[in-house]
Amino acid sequence: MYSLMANCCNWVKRWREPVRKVTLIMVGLDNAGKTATVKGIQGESPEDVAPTVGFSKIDLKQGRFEVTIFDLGGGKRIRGIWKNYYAESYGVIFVVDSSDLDRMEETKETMSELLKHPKISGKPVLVLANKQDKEGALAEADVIECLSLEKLVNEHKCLCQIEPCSAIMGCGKKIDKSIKKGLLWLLHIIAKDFDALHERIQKDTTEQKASEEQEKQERAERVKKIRGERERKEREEAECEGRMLSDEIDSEIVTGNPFQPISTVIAENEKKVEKEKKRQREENEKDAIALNLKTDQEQTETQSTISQQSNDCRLLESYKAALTQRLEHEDENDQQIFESLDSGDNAALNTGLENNKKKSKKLKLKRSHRVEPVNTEDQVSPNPTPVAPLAPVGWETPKINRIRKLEPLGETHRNGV
Ligand code: G3D
Ligand code: MG
Repeated sequence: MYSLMANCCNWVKRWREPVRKVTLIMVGLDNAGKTATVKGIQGESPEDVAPTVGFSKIDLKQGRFEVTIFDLGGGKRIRGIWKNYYAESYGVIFVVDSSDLDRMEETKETMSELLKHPKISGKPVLVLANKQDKEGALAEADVIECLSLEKLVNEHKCLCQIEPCSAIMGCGKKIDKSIKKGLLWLLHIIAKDFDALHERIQKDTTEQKASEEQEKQERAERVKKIRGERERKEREEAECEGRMLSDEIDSEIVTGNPFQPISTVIAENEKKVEKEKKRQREENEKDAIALNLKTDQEQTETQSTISQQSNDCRLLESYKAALTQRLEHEDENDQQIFESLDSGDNAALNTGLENNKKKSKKLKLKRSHRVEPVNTEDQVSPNPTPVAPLAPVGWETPKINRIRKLEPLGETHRNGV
């Protein structure tokens, strides 16, 4: 009856307790298993974890506690950010990879650095000796020894509990019981001394906020100073460019007065346009002259060709006339020969034939006289080439005619013989 009443009193007491917000930090070397542990507590599979960049945060409710856990990255270069979370932290969860003997010394140094920090010293620390499932993992006692844990926690007056565990064994309700036990222990210690802790945390966070604010102001001052310096330099550069522009304007003033009436400016512009037009006209005229000269030359060439053609025509005409005359004489002579043949007068026949020969010689001379002037003209002609082929043609052609004409006569003569 007495114990029943005591339980009822405890229940009423807990029911009347306010909800406590507690912040924890989860630290340790990289690859120790921090994220896997956090995921397991949260109820997510701890196996598929990626390396933490910066930090991740989880919120969970445990009894009358609203717990926020900051899973901080454990890489050497990122460990510097840990101190930003020390002030608001009620307790620490330090995860150790029990199977990684090579990094035990580094782990020890990191833990020492952590515990001696003024904003951590005196706060409860839960050490999770993780990866116990792995072959060769150090047992609880070995980890305590390797890290000189007893010495460290005594030095920095930190209440400490160590739990050998395996973060990948389960999650949520099936999470490794050691992890659950360790977390409950931590919360219990915090709850036991909550007020004192809370007061300290309030004070530390206020200080930290003030220092952060001061740092922020200093940074803003530095930025302002840098910006002012940059703007001053830009202004100076702009002024330099401005001076160059004013120089250009000065040179403009030397060549022309900018304060002229608009009518003068228009008149000057018109003059410029006229000048340009004149220049273009002159250029066009020059082109036209060059074109005319070319046309004249072409015409001269055409005329010379025409005169050459007319010379050729004249030569042909004279040659025709000479040929006709000669044929007429030959006809007369032939007539004489026919007549003498008919009459049987051989003497007359011989005379006729001789006459024919003599006349042919005379005609040749005469023809050469008549042709010569034409040839002289051809020599004067600038292009004598077309005349040259006419001479052989002119002399060859009568021979052909003559043979034609004489052959029937020979045949007739032979027939007669
Ligand atoms: P960290 O957050 O401390 O850097 P992680 O470490 O949680 O990212 O885990 C690092 C690796 O250790 C992960 O493997 C993870 O699965 C593994 N690990 C975490 N806890 C345990 C454990 O208890 N036992 C075993 N065997 N492995 C564990 P990967 O291969 O993903 O790098
Ligand atoms: Mg991680």
